[in-house]
Amino acid sequence: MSEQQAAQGGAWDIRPVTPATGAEVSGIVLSDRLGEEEIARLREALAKHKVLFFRGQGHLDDAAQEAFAARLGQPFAHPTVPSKQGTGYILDVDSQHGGRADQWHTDITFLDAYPSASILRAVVVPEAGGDTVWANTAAAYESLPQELKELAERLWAVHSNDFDYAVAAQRKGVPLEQERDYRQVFASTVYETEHPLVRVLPDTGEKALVLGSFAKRVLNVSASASRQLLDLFQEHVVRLNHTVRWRWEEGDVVIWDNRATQHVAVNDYGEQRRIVRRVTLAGDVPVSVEGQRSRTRAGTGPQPQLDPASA
Ligand SMILES: O=C(O)CCC(=O)C(=O)O
Ligand SMILES: [Fe+2]
Repeated sequence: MSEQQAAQGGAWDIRPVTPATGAEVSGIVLSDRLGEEEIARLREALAKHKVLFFRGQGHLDDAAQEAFAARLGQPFAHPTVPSKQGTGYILDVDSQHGGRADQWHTDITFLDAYPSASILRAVVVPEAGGDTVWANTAAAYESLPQELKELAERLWAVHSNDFDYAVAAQRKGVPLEQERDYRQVFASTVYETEHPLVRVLPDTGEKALVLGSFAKRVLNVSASASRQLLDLFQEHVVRLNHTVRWRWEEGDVVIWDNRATQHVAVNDYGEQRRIVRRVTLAGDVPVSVEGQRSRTRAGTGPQPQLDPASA
C-alpha cells in the first residue's frame, strides 16, 4: 500500500455500477478493525452512491457482521421481529421461513426515526435468481418535472406495518399458513407514522422521495386520489434509470443508504433456499422541505387479524 493510499484509508477501489446508483468496493476486508479513515471513506461513498457492493466477505459470521455494523453506526433491532437467536441485531431473512421481501420498500418506514442504513450479507444463494434491486429515491426526486416536485413537497403519507392480506395471497412460494404466522409477528404491534413525501437528507442536503410498500395513504385526499398519487410517485421511483440490480454470490455484503433508496428481492427462485442476514443502523427523524418532522402516532397492540381465506 502506498503512503498516499494509506492516507486515503486503504488500497481499495470504488467503481460505480451505474452512474447514479451503486458502486462496487474491492480490495477491502470488512471488519470491526477498519480504521477511522476507512470508516469515514465508506460513509462518504455510501452518501454518494447510495448502495455499496462487496464481494468475497465470507469471513464474516453473524458476530463479525454485527461488530462491523457497530463501527459504521448504531445497530438497531427490528421493533417487532425478534433477532436471530444468539445475536443482538441480526434479522434472518430465510426463504423457507417467509423471508421473501418481494415488494418495493424502504426498511421500517412505519417508525419515525427509521434506519439510516442496512447491511445485508448473503449466506445461501440460489443457483439462479433471487437478485435484489435498489432504486435511488434522491435521483427519482431529481428527475421529476418541476410541477410534480412541488406537488410531492406538499404531500404527507401514513406509513404502517399493518398487513394487507390481499397482497399475501398472491405471494409466490410462501404457504399461506407460514405467511400468516410471519405477518402476525411482523404486525404484533401496529405502528403508524406520518412522513412527508419528500425529505431533506441530513448529510448531503439532497431531497428524496419517501414511499414504498409501508406507505398506505396520502393525508387529506380521498382514498381514490391517495391510491393514484402513491402509484404515480412510486412508479416513478422504480423506473429502470433509478435502479441497480445485484446478482448475489455467497459471502457478498451490500450496504444501502436506507434514507435514499428502496429495494426489492426478486421472488423468481421457487423452492430454492435463499438466506440473507441484515443489520440495520439507527436513523434520524425525516425533515420535510418546510422543516417539519415526521410524527409517529404511538404503536398500538395487536390488531384483530382477518382470516386470510376470507380477506
Ligand atoms: O432479501 C433481500 O434481498 C432483501 C431483504 C430485505 O428487504 C432486507 O433485508 O431489508
Ligand atoms: Fe428490506
